[in-house]
Amino acid sequence: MSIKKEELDRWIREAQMNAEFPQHRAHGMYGDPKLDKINRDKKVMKKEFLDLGRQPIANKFLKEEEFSDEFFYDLKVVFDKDTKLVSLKEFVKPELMFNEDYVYHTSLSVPMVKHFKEIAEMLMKEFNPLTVMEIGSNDGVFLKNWSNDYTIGVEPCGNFAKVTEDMGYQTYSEFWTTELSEKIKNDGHVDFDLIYAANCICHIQDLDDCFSSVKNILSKDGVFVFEDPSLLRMLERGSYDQIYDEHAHIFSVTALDNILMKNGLKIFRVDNLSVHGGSNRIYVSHLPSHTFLRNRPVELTVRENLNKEKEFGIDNFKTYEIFAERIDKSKNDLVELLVKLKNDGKRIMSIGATSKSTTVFNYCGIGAAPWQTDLIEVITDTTPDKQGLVAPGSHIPVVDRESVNLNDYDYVFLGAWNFKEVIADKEREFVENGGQFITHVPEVMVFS
Ligand code: JHZ
Repeated sequence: MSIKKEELDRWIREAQMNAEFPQHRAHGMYGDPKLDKINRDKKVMKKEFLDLGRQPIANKFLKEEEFSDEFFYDLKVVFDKDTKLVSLKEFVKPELMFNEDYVYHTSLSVPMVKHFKEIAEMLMKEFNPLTVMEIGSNDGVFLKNWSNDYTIGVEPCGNFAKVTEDMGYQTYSEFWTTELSEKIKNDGHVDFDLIYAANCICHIQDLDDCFSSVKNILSKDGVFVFEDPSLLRMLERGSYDQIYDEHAHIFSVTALDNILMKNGLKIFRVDNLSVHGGSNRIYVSHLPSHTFLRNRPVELTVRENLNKEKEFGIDNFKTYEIFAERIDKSKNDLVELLVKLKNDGKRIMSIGATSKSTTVFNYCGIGAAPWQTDLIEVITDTTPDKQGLVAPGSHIPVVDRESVNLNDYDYVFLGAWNFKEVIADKEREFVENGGQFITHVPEVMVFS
């Protein structure tokens, strides 16, 4: 989807005005009546448990001349007592996050390329689909494992939709909605045997619309497979940085089971994955009914995951209050450690300009607070589109790894802690020369 610069600027202005002058919200929280309604409806059953402060768009890296227009919102998190879903209290207008300038290229992550090749091979072998659709196809890492004769993509970020179109895959550059599922049908596509989505469904704010539109276009025996960060793993590890604007929800199997069921779909398998700090892959089919007679047996993994979550207290608000206390401590510990090291004359940089580190740096005031501007001097990232810019909110410069001599630094903060082993392996020389890593997951610590 391509969005004109003037239109984006208008949304940012509207959103900023709405944030500053709540009395002007008559036209919707972010100038969008539909989104405003979703935000209003959500509040009925939802209870807030975490406030991660004023945050920018997590993946909007910027130039200095863009500072004055930078968009901020309040990142608060709520628990829905009814469905047990954990979501952001207020959603950010999707077009502010997912547009032509989106920088997260899945294909630049070598471990993820392998991950998507393996899952494509597994799905092909087990389900042998004749038609495939990916929602959130990014730059085609999953799509490229399938023939473009029978595979299509859906990708609202225009830059990536163009990449997969150029690879020969028809790509709808739009957000996934009921209207889009109707449009795809009207264009003559038959229902899909496999609908796949990775790190995308948790970005979709209106889940009822998302799942009912999947149901609308899933073939009778079709499977819908999606993977997203796991709420249980986040709670266990204290990895609060999974929470940022794009992650409208952090999914438990429990909440998904409730919401999918409401929309005529059922979970028949769950895989626990180590990627992205702990994710779940959810396998879904139609609920058996007159139209959809085939009943895929529900496998043991579903019950096991539901039990594990219940034991942890995922359906209990108290669990979230305890988590919030732990996060407050994590913030204090990290700031205390960095300030102490700095006062001792140590130099600290960071590897991985991640969405996650946007949450950490802004929540902890690193970079942004006047007395914390040089705690972390620089971030290196392998993504060319992030290099030469500064990180959202914190305004820490992002540069190519090759332009930094790690031996000039004493400590490396792991912005991409989910790739801890890969980074530690690449940076063996830094450790051999006495360098140390800092992470905040599962708690603030220094290691080498
Ligand atoms: P990584 C993104 O989150 C955004 P992020 C998105 N919303 C989502 O849901 C998740 O992914 C899944 C760099 N790097 O994967 C590359 C190095 O510089 O943790 C990446 O920019 N050196 C879609 O941004 C970043 O770190 C390295 O050696 O939190 C990793 O980003 C390695 C291994 C990575 O996702």
